[in-house]
Amino acid sequence: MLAQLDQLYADSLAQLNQAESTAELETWYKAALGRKGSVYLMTRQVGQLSAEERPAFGKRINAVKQELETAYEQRLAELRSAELDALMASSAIDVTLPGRKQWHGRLHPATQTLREIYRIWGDMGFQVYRSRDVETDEYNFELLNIPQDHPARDMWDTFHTTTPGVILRTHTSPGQIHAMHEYYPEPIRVILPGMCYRYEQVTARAELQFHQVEGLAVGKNITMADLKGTLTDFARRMFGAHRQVRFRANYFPFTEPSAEMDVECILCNGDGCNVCKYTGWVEILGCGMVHPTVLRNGGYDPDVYSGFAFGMGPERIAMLKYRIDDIRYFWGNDLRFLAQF
Ligand code: FA5
Repeated sequence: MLAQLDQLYADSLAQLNQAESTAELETWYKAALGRKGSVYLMTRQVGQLSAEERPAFGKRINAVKQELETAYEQRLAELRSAELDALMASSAIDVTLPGRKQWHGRLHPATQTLREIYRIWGDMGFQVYRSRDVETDEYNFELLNIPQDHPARDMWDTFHTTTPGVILRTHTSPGQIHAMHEYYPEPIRVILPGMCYRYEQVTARAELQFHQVEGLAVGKNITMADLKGTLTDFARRMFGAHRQVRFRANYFPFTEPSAEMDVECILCNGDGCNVCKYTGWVEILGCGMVHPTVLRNGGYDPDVYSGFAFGMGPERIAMLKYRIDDIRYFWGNDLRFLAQF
């Protein structure tokens, strides 16, 4: 039996060396070392041996298995390398050619600015609260103290849908009411980012669709001083620690008193240029103390609670930061513009 085993080993080794490809080698492996291969079948014959012969046979067959496995691994490595060489020679790969340029995607400048705004407000304890782009007239206007036929509606030229009373939001302010309904009676510190839509003349400074970031703080004893301090801090974190700001009285139906905040023009440092229309100041947001009617519509008692709100335009902020002179670049999908950010 040991002689038979030696013969099997010699034959298997000879066949292994005749394999000319990895496919032939796999066939050999199955036939010799596979689950029903010749070595396995030989192992089963151990039962025919006497108890004295078995240890020597067992030892030898294990050695045969081991040696054939090693020979197989060696031959496999040789054949693989030969096949790879043949493939390289047959396919015309010119390894000296320069590689293909990898194109990297990047964030849109509006997204970059939004993320910067979220970060700053996040550091000041404000959470992001999202609300819908398609709104009702009730939330976009009426609950914000702008009833039907109120002359202030002219400030927001509206896109109407075919469903009466359903419109595209003209500003992010309706989110104030949604947030108040959800948070009542807890204090609120949120920013409400989102796309707004206005049916207005497109110019270098005004688009049909643009982002706004609304802010809302509601609680007890919130004053105009909190509004001014918080917004001044935001402007300095956004535009630089020494940047001057100023507040001008203004009118919004949903805040009282209302104001607009200007930042010292960062292009001319306040000296006057065409971007700031030679005033030295650029308006970046509208703001005010939440009107008692709006607080009440949100469920908060204006005798107990007060709050401030603001709404800013990230594209206008990006224009100022990156010296972009026309808002139409933002949604023009011109890669020459987008690739600069
Ligand atoms: C508003 O929309 C008020 N809802 C803001 C507000 C919120 C005031 C809370 C008080 C309290 P206004 O129409 O001024 O206000 O728009 C606010 C900002 O949105 C502007 O300062 C500007 O940055 C941006 N914006 C307005 N219209 C356009 C437009 N057509 N294209 C690009 N940005 C615009």
